[in-house]
Amino acid sequence: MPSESQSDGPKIGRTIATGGGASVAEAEWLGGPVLVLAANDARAIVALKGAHLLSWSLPALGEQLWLSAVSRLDQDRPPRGGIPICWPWFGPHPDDADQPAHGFARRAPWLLRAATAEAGVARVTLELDPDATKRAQWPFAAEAVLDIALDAGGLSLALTTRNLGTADLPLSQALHTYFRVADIAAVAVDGLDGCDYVDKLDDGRVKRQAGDVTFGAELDRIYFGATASLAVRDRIEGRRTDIASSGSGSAVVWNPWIAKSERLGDMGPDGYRTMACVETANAGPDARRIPAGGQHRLAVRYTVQQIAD
Ligand code: TA6
Repeated sequence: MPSESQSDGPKIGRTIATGGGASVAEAEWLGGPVLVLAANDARAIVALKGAHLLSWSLPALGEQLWLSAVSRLDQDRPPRGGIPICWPWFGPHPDDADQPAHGFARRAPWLLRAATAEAGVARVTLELDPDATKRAQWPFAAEAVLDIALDAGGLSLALTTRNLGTADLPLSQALHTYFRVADIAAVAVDGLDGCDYVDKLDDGRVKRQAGDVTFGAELDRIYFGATASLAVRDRIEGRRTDIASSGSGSAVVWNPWIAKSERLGDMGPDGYRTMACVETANAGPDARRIPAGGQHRLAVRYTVQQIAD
């Protein structure tokens, strides 16, 4: 259930691009600056802090992403929900426990580099503030650019990392998407049957998935191998969200369930019941090394179909 401030919606300001049934506008929401992308009757809201996509709604089908009722942009920790950007490492820092989980990019300012609206597509390009990598005392030089494109049929994101240094760049990352679902007990993730995964709740043991992924307790897995075409199937909503990725050989599936939700403290009451994370990633065995001067593009496109059960 969105909080009062969320149900107020963003306070729209200056339109910065418009045309062809699409637009991009500046706005304020949850205590910070955001951009509102519209394409026909689809809408997306992305915060400049963390390049954090907070909302994606479709006509008739409504809001597609889960965002906790306590999410704010004017507090230290990133909003719980939407699509946090985990970069330049996924999970805990490989060897420094003092570093923030999931990297520093989701806590840092991003700069708007371009905004276009034409032929039914609203598109923004955001760049991680170059000073952020220095402030993080990260011993590498890299550029991170996120492209977001919204059209009536779907939502696309592409995160491109360019190694500006002279040594190889170790990179693990994820588009950490929280999908809104009617009830986690009636949700399945299709496309992972036969796929190996790292079970983060069982000392990282590698196991093999049999059938669709369903949820009945805390689940935290890094699937690796054939993860380029997945789907979240919500039986109660009668909806299938297709997830088509590129530049990714791993997908993280997560639900904190009850005890972990209480430890996290910002899931809201029973929040775990109405969310499922399926994250397009380069994580676990799929972590990458980008050679000096090289680049890597992690991309995903979400489309939604109504389905009979
Ligand atoms: O992607 C799953 C995960 O790595 C879980 O282990 C849990 O930590 C989740 O991310 C959320 O992490 P956060 O740092 O946003 O609380």
